[in-house]
Amino acid sequence: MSRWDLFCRVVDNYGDIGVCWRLARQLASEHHLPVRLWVDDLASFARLCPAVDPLAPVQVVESVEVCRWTDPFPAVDPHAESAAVVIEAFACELPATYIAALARSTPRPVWINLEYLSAEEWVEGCHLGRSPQPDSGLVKTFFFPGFTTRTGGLLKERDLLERRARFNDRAEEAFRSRLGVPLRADGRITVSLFCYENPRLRHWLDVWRESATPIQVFVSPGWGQAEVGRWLGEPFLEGTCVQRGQVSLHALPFLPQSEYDPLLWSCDLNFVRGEDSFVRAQWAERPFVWQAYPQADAAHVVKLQAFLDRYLASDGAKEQPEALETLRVVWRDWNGLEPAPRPGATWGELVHSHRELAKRGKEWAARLDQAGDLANNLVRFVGEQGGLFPQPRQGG
Ligand code: TRH
Repeated sequence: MSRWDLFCRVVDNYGDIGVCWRLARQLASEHHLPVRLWVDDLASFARLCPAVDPLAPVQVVESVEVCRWTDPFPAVDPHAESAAVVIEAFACELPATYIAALARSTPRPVWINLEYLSAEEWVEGCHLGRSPQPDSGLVKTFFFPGFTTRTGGLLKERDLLERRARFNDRAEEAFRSRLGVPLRADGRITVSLFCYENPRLRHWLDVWRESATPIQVFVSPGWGQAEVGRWLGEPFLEGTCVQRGQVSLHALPFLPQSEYDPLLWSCDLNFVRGEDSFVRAQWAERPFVWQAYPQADAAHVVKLQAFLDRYLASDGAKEQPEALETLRVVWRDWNGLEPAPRPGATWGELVHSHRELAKRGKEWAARLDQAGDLANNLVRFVGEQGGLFPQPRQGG
C-alpha cells in the first residue's frame, strides 16, 4: 500500500509535533496506512510521547515509523519506498534531495502543505489551493484545518467524544489521584493553566486569591509555573501545592499527550494556548480561554478576534448574551487587548455563567463535528487524486 511521509520541524514549543503526532497516529491506526513521520527534534517529541527514544535514528511507535530528520537528509528514494503522499507540515520545507527524488517518481505523489489553524474568513477560499512547483514539475496542495465544512476540519480521533463521554466521576477521581491532586470538592471550581509569557497572569492570581468561590488551579510546566513562583515569592516546583486566600495552586508535571485530554475534562475552565491544546479544549466541551501564539505583526490578534466572532456568534444562541460577553472580556484581557474593567466582578460573572458557557461549548463541539475530522478529510482528498488510495471512513 502507498506510504505517507509526514515531515515535521519543531519550531518551538510543542504544537508542531503535537499536531503531527496526533495526525500520524490517526492515519496509521484508523486508516491503516503505512506512515513515516520525519521529526528533527526527537527530544521535544519524547516529552509528548515517552515511548519515543530521542536517540534512535529510526523506531516504530504506535504503528508509526518515526525517523529522525537529519541534515544532510539521508539518501531516501521516495519512489523506491513508494511514498505516494507527502505531507509538509506548517511549510517546514522538504529536503531538496527528497523533492528531487519525488520529481522522478511515477505516479506523481500527492504533495500536501498542511497549514496552521485559523478561523479567518480567507481560509475557506485558500483551502485546497494548488501551487505548481516549476523546478520539480510537481504540484503542492494547501490543506487548511478549520472550523467549517469548507475547510479541512480539525484533528479528532474517531473515539474521542465517546472516551470523553465515558470519563465519569470515578474516572476523574482516578485521574486526579494519579496526578497527586485533590479530588473535586463541592463549591470549588477547578482551572487548568497552560500559557505563554503573559503579564496578565499576576493580575488574575490576585483576583483568584480574593475570589468568592474557592478555586484550584492546575498549572502546567513552563513560564506559567515560574510566574506563579514569582507571585508567591517562593519556588513553585513540580508537585508543589500552595494555598493563598481562596486559591490553591498545584504545579503539574508535563503530561504525556494522551493524558492532556483527561486533564481538560477534569476541569471547569481551561486556559489553553497555541493550536493543539486550543483544539482539544473545544472538544472537551468546557468553557476555555485561549492565548493565541504571539506573532510579531500582531497577526495573532486577528486570529483571536476571528475565532471569538465565530465562537460567540449569537445566531440562534440560547445562552444569555451577558455570559458570552463576559467570556469575550476575559479573552481580550488575557490576550492583553484590554484589561477587564471590573476584574473581580468579571471573574464572579464568569463563574456564575459556567453552566451557560458549558452549553455553548457543547453546541460548538457538535457543530465542529459536522466538518468531519482532518485525517479523514485528508484521506478523502488523496483518494480523489488518483484512486490509488484507500477510501475514507464513511459518515465523516
Ligand atoms: O506548545 P504550543 O505553544 O505550540 C505552538 C503552537 O502550536 C503554535 O501554533 C505554533 O506556531 C508553535 O507551537 C510553533 O501549544 P499547542 O499547540 O497547544 O501544543 C502543545 C502540545 O503539548 C499539545 O499537543 C498538548 C501537549 N501537552 C502535553 O502533551 N502535555 C502537557 O502537559 C501539556 C501542558 C501540553
